[in-house]
Amino acid sequence: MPSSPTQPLAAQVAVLITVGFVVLSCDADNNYFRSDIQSKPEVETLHYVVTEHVDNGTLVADIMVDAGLRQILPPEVIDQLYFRFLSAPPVGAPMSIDRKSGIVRTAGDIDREAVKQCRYVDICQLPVDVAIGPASYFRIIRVSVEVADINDNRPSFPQSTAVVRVRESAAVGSTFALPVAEDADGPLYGVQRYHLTSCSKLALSTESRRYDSKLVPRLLVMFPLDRELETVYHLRLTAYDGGVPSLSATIDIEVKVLDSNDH
Ligand SMILES: [Ca+2]
Ligand SMILES: [Ca+2]
Ligand SMILES: [Ca+2]
Repeated sequence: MPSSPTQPLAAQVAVLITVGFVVLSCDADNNYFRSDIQSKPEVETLHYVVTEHVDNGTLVADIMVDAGLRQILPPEVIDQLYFRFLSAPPVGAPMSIDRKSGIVRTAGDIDREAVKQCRYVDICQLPVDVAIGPASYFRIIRVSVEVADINDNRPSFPQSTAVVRVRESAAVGSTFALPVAEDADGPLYGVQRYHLTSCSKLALSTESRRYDSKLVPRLLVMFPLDRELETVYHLRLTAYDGGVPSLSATIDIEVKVLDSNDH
């Protein structure tokens, strides 16, 4: 296990090994891995969690230890091993692996919002499989690194004011589009709710957008409008995200009541 209570950098990294069985056999040439690969190419998957924006160089994984290689291989074989990523970690999640020790560390700023694979998903798991050489001991260790979100982005509206036009003949129960706030964080720390200042005739209604499940606010007509009494309503819409405390953004909404005969 790479994390330890005595290592402050590792305190922000949790390690979860969910599948961890290794079946090895030794052939006449002492090729410990070959016979295993032939029968079980994916021996195990190591799972890790790293929180975005941890310090550069934070310990993520110790492949040598977590895969139990020292327990199953003699020292002279261990000395020959070297490690490399099968493919480069994705943009936004820079990591490096020490060729001899198999230790994986962050190699720059981990930014969940900059990782394409993290968009719109609750849990962002990145495959960073590791190949072990030389060829005579070749083996692939399946490695999955979850990038945990923090609430480092606040909601924002595309502008500070908006005008919504509603005909006075609008039926009770009809709804009208309101501006949608954006929040770059994942679903947990994205926009969770909206609030609209109270108004006798109009209220807030929210629905879930289909393709990304984001909340969409709409203006709901609660009672018949009468342009003779009120031609404009000044409201304020606030979007709150899921952080504790939550971050918010506001936009001023001007609702203009149009004459039903206007065209
Ligand atoms: Ca971020
Ligand atoms: Ca947020
Ligand atoms: Ca974030």
